[in-house]
Amino acid sequence: MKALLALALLAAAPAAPEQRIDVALSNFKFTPSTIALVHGQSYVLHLTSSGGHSFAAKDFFAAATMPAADRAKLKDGKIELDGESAVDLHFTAPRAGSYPIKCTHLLHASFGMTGKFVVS
Ligand SMILES: [Cu+2]
Repeated sequence: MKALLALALLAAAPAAPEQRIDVALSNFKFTPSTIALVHGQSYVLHLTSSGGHSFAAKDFFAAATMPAADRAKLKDGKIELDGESAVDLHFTAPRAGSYPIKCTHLLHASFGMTGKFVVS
């Protein structure tokens, strides 16, 4: 009886639904380049690339809460997208602030392939 009551309470707890964010990587930009987030909210970041690019946001990913399986997709705060590809990253937005994003491929950032997460 007590267990059933606990289950009922869990079921009634408001679950914050995960929000999806789509970001496209192309020559030489992130679309959108500014990603607005709310602290504590859960997201799935859906990245699609039309060519070879990377999505590097070291400070952001260091501060965000992520499932181990998704953190394992990162190397030094960066994920590589080779050719036409897509990847999902789940995370909970960290403390408020602005966190830079860039593509680390040679000259791509200087051509404008930069962006930022803005957490409020
Ligand atoms: Cu690039």
